[in-house]
Amino acid sequence: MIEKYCFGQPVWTGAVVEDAELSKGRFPFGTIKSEWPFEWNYTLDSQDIVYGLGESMGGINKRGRKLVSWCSDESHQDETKESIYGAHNFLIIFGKETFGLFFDTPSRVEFDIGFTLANQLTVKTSDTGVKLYLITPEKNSSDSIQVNIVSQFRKMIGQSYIPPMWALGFQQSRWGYNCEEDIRNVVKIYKENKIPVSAVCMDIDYMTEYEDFTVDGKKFPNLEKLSSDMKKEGVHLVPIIDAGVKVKEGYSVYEEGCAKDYFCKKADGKNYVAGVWPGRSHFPDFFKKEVRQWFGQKYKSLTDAGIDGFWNDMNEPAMFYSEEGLEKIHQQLKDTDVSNLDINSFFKFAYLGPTLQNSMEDYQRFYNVVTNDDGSTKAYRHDKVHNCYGALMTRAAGEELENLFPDERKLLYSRASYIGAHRYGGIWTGDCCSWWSHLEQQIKMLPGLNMCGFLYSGSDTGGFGDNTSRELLLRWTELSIFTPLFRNHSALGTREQEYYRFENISDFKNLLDLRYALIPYLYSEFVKAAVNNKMLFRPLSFDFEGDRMLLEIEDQLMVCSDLMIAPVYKQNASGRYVYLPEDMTQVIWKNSKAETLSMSKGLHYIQAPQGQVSFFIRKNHAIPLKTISPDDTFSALNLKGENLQILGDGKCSPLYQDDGLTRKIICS
Ligand code: MIG
Repeated sequence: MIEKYCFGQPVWTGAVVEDAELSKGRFPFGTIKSEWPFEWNYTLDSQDIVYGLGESMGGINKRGRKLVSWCSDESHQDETKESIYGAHNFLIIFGKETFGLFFDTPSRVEFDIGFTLANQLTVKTSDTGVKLYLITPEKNSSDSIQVNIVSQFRKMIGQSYIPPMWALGFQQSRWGYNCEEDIRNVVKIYKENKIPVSAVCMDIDYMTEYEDFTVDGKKFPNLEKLSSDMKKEGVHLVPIIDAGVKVKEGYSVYEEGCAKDYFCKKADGKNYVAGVWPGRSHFPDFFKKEVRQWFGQKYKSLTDAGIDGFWNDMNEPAMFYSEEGLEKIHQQLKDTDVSNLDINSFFKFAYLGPTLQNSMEDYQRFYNVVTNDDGSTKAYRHDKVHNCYGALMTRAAGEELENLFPDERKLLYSRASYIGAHRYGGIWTGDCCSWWSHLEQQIKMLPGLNMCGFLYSGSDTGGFGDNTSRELLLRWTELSIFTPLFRNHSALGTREQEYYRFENISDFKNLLDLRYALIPYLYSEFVKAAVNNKMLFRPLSFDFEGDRMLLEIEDQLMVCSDLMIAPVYKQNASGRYVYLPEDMTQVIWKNSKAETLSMSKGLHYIQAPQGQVSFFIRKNHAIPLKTISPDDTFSALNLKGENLQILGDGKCSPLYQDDGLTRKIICS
């Protein structure tokens, strides 16, 4: 059952599609310390587990942390970070009392989950109102309590985005593919190595001076031809779109946006200016419906050239500096007496530069115009509604791509997000680094993302920042072959990490072959999970009741309806401990073929040399694998399920199949 409680004057977010009844009673759990600004306290039992919060740092159990929902351009995702790109205010308290909570507000929310005091959970929002949804488990559900709470929540926030089937193929990306030749080369070398690839992403380098919806004709003289040549190879091009619009006379997006008053404004009525990639930029006010329509229609300039996938970036929105901020720092620099800097004055001076980026002062300099549920329109200072900005950019693109192509799904994923955006696109988890700890972090983030509806998600395989190693890339790929969004992406200036840059490429081919063999199954499972509000990635405790040990396993996941994975995330490991919650079939995949082994419930040490990967099939379950001929080049591979090999000791559930593009889904 879901009940709604309102505190203060809530602001529209667009998260909920099937609203719940407003409860007349008092909120039954914990203490509402203050209604406005909102603060709620709850005393945790010593054994309680706190799940959720979507894209956020930390373990699957969020207890012991302070996390803050504040969409942040955070390229240093170290353990101490409280905020990254998403704001996903949904959590489940599981234990003595079990219930789910969704704090629906576009402003900053602080979750102190036993950080300040070990048994105190405190949730504070800033001074906008909040709608608080309480989700209690339904009786008679055949699912576990946790799965039941998630399904009720997901039904309320609406069906998750379903990408075209090709988007389950492998995507190669790098910030720095600078011209048409670079892209053709990537595809050519993959093909020579018989490694399948379904998409190549185009980062900011393809645009003219980083202007959205332009293509630099010197580097990409004929995008239409390039895109159609690539499609013949089975490869889709996926260009990036940034949130900021360059201020430049003669640039049509800028001129139209100014003429129609579509950009965010300051209190004095002037368009707000901040520096991003293109230099001085304006920011479309995506809170306005007409702005979403306008910006979303702009994607047509690229779909006209045969493009059918996009990624939206910098939409927290990220800002390098504002003019006011620059001015202030100039003054501070001038005012600093540098003749004898001591400990205090030196550090103040040295850190002046970094304070320019993504600063709270800047987020307080401009306004967004929001139409609330009662139809009234009001300008809110941006920091009060910050967390929905990126989500509404995704919505703009998602809605208009649907208007432009009512019969055909397009690929779309975004960096910043709020719950609600999961209906329009997927997300990638942003600028992680080529660190082993970040591989581990990605495993732990997946269930939270799925709880909040983001089924089409995944990480920059191999790590985005810093230099990857062959071993890290290989282990990361062993995880990513199970995530719907599977993309190898890296930052400008780091070690190149296309698979063919490394020795023993056959180890990578082995994994890619498994991914393509799994696609008919993954696609079917994806569609069913979206339609039925289920998760693709679950902690073991969502499927199995058990003792404390089972509840504490955070480095194994249940995947789809039939599988369990236990990724290797430690350097120099040749195996790892795996706990089987029931008898299972171990699948050992090597030389692009499957071997199976019956395993009994309990703890096992599993061999995991580089060059083979294991996963597990539940007792009395089975999955279909498409038979892969290792000589198939990717252009010959089709993603549909023919020549299926059945693995496992049960019966496969029927595969959902369609043309992989139609928007009409007929699936139960
Ligand atoms: O300030 O477009 O997260 O994937 O390669 C960096 C360049 C901007 C951040 C994205 C990353 C992308 C990069 N972008």
